[in-house]
Amino acid sequence: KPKDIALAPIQNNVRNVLDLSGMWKFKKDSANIGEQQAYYNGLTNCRTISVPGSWNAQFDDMRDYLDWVWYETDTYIPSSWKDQNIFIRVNDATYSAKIWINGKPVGYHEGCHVPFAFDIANVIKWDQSNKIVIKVENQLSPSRVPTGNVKGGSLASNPAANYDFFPYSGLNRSVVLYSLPKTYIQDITVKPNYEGTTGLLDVIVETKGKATKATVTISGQGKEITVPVKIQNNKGIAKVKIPNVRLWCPEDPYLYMLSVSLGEKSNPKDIYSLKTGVRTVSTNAKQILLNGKPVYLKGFGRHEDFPVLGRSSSNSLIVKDFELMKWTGANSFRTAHYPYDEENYNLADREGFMIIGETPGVGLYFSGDSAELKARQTIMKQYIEEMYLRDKNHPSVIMWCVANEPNDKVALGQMSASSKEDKAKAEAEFEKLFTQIRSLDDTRLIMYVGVMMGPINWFKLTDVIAINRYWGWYTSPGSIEQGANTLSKELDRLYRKFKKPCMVTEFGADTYAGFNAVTPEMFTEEYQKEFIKAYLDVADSKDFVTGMHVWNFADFKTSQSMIRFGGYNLKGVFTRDRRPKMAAHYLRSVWKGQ
Ligand code: GCB
Repeated sequence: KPKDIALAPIQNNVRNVLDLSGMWKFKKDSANIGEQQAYYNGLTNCRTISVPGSWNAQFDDMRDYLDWVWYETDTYIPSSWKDQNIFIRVNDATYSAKIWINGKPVGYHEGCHVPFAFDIANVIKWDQSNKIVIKVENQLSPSRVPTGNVKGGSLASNPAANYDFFPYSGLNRSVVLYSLPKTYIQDITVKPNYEGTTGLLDVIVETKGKATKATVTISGQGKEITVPVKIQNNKGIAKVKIPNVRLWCPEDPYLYMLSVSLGEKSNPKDIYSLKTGVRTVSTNAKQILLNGKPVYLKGFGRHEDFPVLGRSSSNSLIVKDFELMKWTGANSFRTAHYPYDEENYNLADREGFMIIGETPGVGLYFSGDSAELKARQTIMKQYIEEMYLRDKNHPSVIMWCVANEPNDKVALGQMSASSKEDKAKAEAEFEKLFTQIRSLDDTRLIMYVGVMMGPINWFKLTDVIAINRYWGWYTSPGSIEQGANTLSKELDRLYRKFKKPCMVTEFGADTYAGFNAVTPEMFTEEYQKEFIKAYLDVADSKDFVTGMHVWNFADFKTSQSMIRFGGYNLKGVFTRDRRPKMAAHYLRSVWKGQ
């Protein structure tokens, strides 16, 4: 039931959280015999792994291993949780996970970088330790998203992912147990707006169990506004008016505290609080507008990637990355190519960063084997719902990105384009994702990121035209001037055709830190700097360009391939260990004027 992931577990008087982060038991099961041999009753002959963490980054002998593994931990559960709803929440199991508690199966989930939760109240043992066992694998397949092992896929790499970032696997994020009262708030959706100086919030409250009323309280600017809500059929809406509203924006990321209590306010059955901001996002023909005023997106496509941590994150790293982004003068980033650890969004809300929230839809194509396409569409539908549920209340998220570089053909290399009929079918399939996300959210912009030489027509679906471009790198290598020229002409063409604001969501050059040349040459710091400068100059000459995101914030690990020196994508303006290259200093000079 995806709805159960909507509200992040919190600790208060009526809710509890038990974080299971720590050292877990771990065992490889390459022959997939674990279920026959009842590994779910307990692992023997195992090693120790950190959860959260990626197994490929912790064990060198398992760097490229993507098949089955087993995790185990044991925990007491406080007896004060008795007679409550009890859930397990896994914040990221890449790619599939099956869970047993005390030897009993509790659930199965497919999909990476989105949380899932299962009700486990009836398998718990009180006053003794509980055994939690999770089986995970991350096999690459054309039926999965992101895609892998694609016949005729564009990237010849090992492992054979159909994208360049390394397929880090396992319990990349934390696993927690949490308790909720019998009658509880299952979901809260905040839809912000304003008129004149009055903030207008629609707060939609969804509940489980028997409740007839709730109270929504908004506090901020030293005031408290309370609105009673009638709950009917487990749903109610509060229309909140905030006089003299302080709007959320990067210069003043003001947050209000929203609190919902269920039942009598003096003796609530459940309470949930979250921070939220009031802001609107829209476009005119040339710009993105935040609260009706043009904003220019300066920033990066990022990745969750760090030595030893793999795809798992740490709060120190998140803080560090935000500090470095601020140092360059960036005001935004895209969660390329999957939803990130939730602390990124909390911090962005507080620090005033604007986020383009992206699904795990990368390496997608809308042609080929129809059973595989159907499977990809099913998981994409799930991703859109799960991402929306998890991230929808963050004012920092101003746009949803449905997919990165989706294509109507299998591979870039296959330029002999599919038939007209195939193209139309592919477009109709792709459009379904847009329809879904638009039906969920009418408070944000919706876009996707277009690939070089990809289908142009699909831009009619988007609010903002976003393109990833490497003219002067993958094409006309070594000629920045030619690359910038091509970009300039292409942007003009796109704007003429669609009359929508445009942004370049990726542009950059692989750069080996400390590699220099008097006359810029590919892979040197000078070339990266000049490449970025040329692209920014093109953008500056066009009033319909509404943002520029450099690829990438930092160098990151990839599968091995001919175009990835040392197994890294080196387009970071910071190295993988976060030291600035010349381009980072250059960006600071332009974006910050320092
Ligand atoms: C792209 C992809 C990104 C790659 C990048 C590159 O277009 O979206 O995932 O890392 O190109 O450097 O080739």
